[in-house]
Amino acid sequence: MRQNTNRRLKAGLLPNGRPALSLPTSHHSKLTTHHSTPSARRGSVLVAVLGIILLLSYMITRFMDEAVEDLEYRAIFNEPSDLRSFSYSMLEVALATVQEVALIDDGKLYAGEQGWADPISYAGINIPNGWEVQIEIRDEGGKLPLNTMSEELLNRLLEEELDFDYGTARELSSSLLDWIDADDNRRLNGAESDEYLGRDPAYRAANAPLQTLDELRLINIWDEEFFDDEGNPNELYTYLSGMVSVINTGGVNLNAAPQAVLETLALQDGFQDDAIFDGLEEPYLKSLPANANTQTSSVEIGLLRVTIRVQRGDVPFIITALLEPNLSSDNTTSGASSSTPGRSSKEAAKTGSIDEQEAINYPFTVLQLSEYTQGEATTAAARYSTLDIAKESASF
Ligand SMILES: [Ca+2]
Repeated sequence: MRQNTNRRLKAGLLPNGRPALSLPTSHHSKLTTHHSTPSARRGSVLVAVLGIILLLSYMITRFMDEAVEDLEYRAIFNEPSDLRSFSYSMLEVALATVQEVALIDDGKLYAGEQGWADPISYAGINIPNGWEVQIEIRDEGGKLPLNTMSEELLNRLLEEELDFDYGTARELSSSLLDWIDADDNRRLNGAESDEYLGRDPAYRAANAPLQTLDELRLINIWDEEFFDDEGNPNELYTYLSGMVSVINTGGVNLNAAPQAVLETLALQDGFQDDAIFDGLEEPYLKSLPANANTQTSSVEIGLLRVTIRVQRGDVPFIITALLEPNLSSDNTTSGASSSTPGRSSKEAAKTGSIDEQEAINYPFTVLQLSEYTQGEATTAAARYSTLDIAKESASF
């Protein structure tokens, strides 16, 4: 077939049998034929070249995109150790700043306005050229402790802030408390393993504190109220996550509490949540409002989350640490000599044993430490809005 076509072309015929070039029938048409053919060819060559250029540039762009992605991916694993050690140095700088500033206030930590919120400026750290360093120190104690709060306070939160009716609020609180408590005795409106073993797939109640807030999706009634049909968190869950924490187990620092948390506590204790930040010497509380319950409320930081983000080029290196400050002046005076750098009593190399760690008398207990992850989203403390309103009204 191909040979046949070739032969026909040689003979000046197209495969369909027509002549490849129409024979000139007049002088006029001869001229037209001679002029149009080379320019049409040049045009089609140009289009072809442009097409090739377009194709090449597309391929090069794709190749570069893939190469960059590949490099970024490799960079995560081949991160130079200096970036990592620099990040940990920055964590030390942040903690040293917090401790030094807090010691001015007798080791008490209230809020960032004490002067420790910006450790890089405070410590005068020189950032290497082309590097970007961010340090965020956040109070994790501003939310209600979901694992340890009283049933009464939980019901109040569910009814007053989340608008559940009396019955649903009790079902929710009983189911959660059954999930957390160690026994398998079902409360009146609760649920224990016998309920969950009947599900597909079957599972048992944790009978232990929640590890993450996400665990609520496994609990009776919570799975319906805070998650959609596909098990994804709904808007109410987002609202709840701004008010409760599974990490905090102590009192709520009123200085970091969002409005809804402040309202719930104020309702419980009978103090005026909208007036507690009025007329203060500093923009934060140093003592509790008169009626506030000392078990559920506090004005000091019990949990700190420090996030260090060091970036060189496109790839960031992130470490985040959850810490419990132990800055009380007793601690620091008794351990002053051993905690001062460079004044070790023994010259022997340290191996990091428990005894040696305790001897350092580190002013923070590290509860969690991870690389590449950040904490959950934060909710703005209520006092900021109060302060903004105060500022605005003062300017009028
Ligand atoms: Ca239980």
